[in-house]
Amino acid sequence: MRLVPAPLLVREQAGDPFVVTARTTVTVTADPAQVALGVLAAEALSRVSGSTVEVRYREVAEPTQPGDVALLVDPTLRAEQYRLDVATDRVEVVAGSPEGLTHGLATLHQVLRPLDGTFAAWPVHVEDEPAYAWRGLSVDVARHFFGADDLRVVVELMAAYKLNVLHLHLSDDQGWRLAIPSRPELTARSGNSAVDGDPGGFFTTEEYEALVAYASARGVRVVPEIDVPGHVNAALHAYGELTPSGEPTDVYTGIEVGFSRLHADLPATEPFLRDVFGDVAAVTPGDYVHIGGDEVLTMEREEYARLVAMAGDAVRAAGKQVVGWQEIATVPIEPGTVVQYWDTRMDPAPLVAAAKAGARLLMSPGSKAYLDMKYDAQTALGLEWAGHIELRDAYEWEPTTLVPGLPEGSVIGVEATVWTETLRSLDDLMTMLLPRLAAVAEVAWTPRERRDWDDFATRVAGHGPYWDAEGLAWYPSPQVDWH
Ligand code: TNX
Repeated sequence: MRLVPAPLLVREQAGDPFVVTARTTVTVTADPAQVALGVLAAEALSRVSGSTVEVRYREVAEPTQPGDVALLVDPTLRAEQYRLDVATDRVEVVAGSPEGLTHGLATLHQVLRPLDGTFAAWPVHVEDEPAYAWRGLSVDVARHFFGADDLRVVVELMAAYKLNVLHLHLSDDQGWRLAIPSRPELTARSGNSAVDGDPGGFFTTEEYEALVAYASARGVRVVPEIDVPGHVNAALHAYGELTPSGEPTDVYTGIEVGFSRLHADLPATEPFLRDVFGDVAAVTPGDYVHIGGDEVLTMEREEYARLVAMAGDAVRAAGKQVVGWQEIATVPIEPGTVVQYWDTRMDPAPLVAAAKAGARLLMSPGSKAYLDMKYDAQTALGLEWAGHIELRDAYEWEPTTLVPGLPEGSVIGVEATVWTETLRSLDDLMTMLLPRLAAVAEVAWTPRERRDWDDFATRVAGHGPYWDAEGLAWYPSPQVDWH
């Protein structure tokens, strides 16, 4: 059985396979989250098997029956903990919450295979739970725009590998990608530009909320990022009041970083931050909003500190918790702030100090988890500043010891990123994500003791046909025998 990420415990059982037929029924209790999941599960089973699988309501105390794919919530389990039991006559997925059920269903999906014109799963008992609560993928929709159709494909892929946070980089020098009702010029003037003069685009409030709901139904939370105080040319192009001259800047379609900035002393700056983060928080059901904070190369530390504090205050005033890139650890931040490690070239001392002072760390090391890096010198797409990242590089690293001296328990998660300076289409994006996203997902889910490269390489080899069946582009890494 080729499960990725590797579960904590897998016990194969004797017996004939469970076969999906027109009599297979997904059963759920009346909890709306379970009903929604039941419908998705039935749709997925119908799609793979060609039989119409229906959903049936089941009393909480009612025993499961032959033919059932039963979804059960057991409050004695932790939220993301799940159990999957495939027997010859029924399937039971038990979890601590609907989120946990999405993981059990993802595992069920991986154990199903084609059999005699339908789909079947061999009897198995799985017990499982993630190592980290935050298992993310950050997608840069600012350099090139990826719309809701593309991101729904990304969400499906994330859910298949039990990733639960979609971090969207919604603004940068080249474009602004989310409508902000209090600041309409952001998308009106900066929504349609992109790198190289390629077509841009942006999310209306309604499109964005629909995407957030789509992700949520699949166990994926969206964390929006508005990058300040650098990476702001799109904002300066839309609102001249944010520049010292009062004049809007020109559109920027190159791929340099570090040149644009907000100004702490301009009277328009703080109201801008309040309005933008307030409106972003209003379309964010989750707890977190990302303020960026990276690569501000033209500012003294003191002004940078003031702007990071202003952005953080705006996020907290809107009722959300703050996430920022590694650089924010060089200035005072509130305890509990989530700091995202990325630049393996930078002195890690401020990060370690911030963690000791109560910051929570999200690990996105450029040399391992930056999936916009080329696989090797021959890769047509991607960048190389953090080196080449072959599949094995993306797999073989340990989040807690990568940076020496981190206090126990300070790492809350792992996040892959994909920046899109060179990526224009969903195929481009997928070619960089697959197979490496599966590797980072296993680093995020499976504890170190159970991770093994050779074993992973054997398991992931079974996923190529699944990606092909889904029509996803992928890179056939020579490190795996894809047969
Ligand atoms: C660094 S990662 C950046 C991005 C680039 C990326 C390209 C980070 C916080 N900043 O602006 O797109 O490298 O790999």
